[in-house]
Amino acid sequence: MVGDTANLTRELGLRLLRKLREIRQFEERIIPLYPTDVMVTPVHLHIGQEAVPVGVCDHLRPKDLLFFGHRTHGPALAKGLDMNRLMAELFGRTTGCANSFGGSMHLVDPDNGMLGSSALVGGGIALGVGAALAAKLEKRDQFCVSWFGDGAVDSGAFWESLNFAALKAVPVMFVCEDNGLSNVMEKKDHMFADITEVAGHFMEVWRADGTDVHSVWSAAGQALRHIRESGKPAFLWCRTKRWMKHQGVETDDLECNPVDREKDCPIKKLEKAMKARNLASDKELDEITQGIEAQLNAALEFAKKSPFPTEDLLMTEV
Ligand SMILES: Cc1ncc(C[n+]2csc(CCOP(=O)(O)OP(=O)(O)O)c2C)c(N)n1
Ligand SMILES: [Mg+2]
Repeated sequence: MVGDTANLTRELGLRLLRKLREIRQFEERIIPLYPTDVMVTPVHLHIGQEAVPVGVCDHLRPKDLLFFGHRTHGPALAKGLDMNRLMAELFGRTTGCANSFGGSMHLVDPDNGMLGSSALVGGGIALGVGAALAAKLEKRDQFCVSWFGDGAVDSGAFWESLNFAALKAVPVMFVCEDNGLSNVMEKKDHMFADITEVAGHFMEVWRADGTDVHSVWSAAGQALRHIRESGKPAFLWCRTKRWMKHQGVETDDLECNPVDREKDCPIKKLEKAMKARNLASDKELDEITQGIEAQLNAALEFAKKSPFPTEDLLMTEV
């Protein structure tokens, strides 16, 4: 497992913390709103798992492509989606990133390298491979990431994608965000093999603590360097913890998924590591939180004031 905060710098720590907090606070803000039906979409929350998108996406540039699934808010915000446009999309307004047609599971933001997310489990895996193959053939300087959960490794597309990427040396990064659950099913009940052992037959594998952003960041950096230097694919596995129910805004209560909100919290871990090294003061950390709260107030106002789609838009973008 990769992870050593000894070389954590102030600049990096603050940057990662800001993104972790953006995702956490965004989702905490929508929790009380969701039952009031102002949001016209189901949501799959990323709370507790923020270290994975933040640790990975910190290495990516807007032109790098990310293909992902139904648990979208974390990766989308980490990759650079504007909070206003995400909030508006959840509210079903035309100013949303998918013009109100997508909802939480179908975010799109081409300017930030997100050509679309898929509600089909495993639906984005092969797309990332295809994009990476195109980038290779056209000699484009561009990373392509196939992002999926442990449940998606059951899909045929997963195996085909690993095989093809290894066989043809496709420079794609597979990111498995393993929260040990596929909806309410434990991994041991749907997956026969060890994911990383299997992936290791096809390509180099990096293992990270998915509750620790610095661990994910270090592993992702190494995996991407490997891709750049070798031209081959890489597999990043991040074991993380789902705090919330699979879908909706309630806390998870599965016996097989015990969560310790102190020890399993990527934000608390990073803040502790930074304070222990005198990299940030309580005041600075509080300022980050307050700054994001102000951004969220603005995003909510933006969403509420934005128009709903009208009937004449029904047949556009189909
Ligand atoms: C092809 C397909 N099969 C089943 C579903 C229903 N489904 C939605 S999410 C989910 C669990 C996915 O688990 P995982 O990939 O581990 O992602 P997580 O929800 O844990 O982030 C399932 C089975 C679906 N959306 N698509
Ligand atoms: Mg899962």
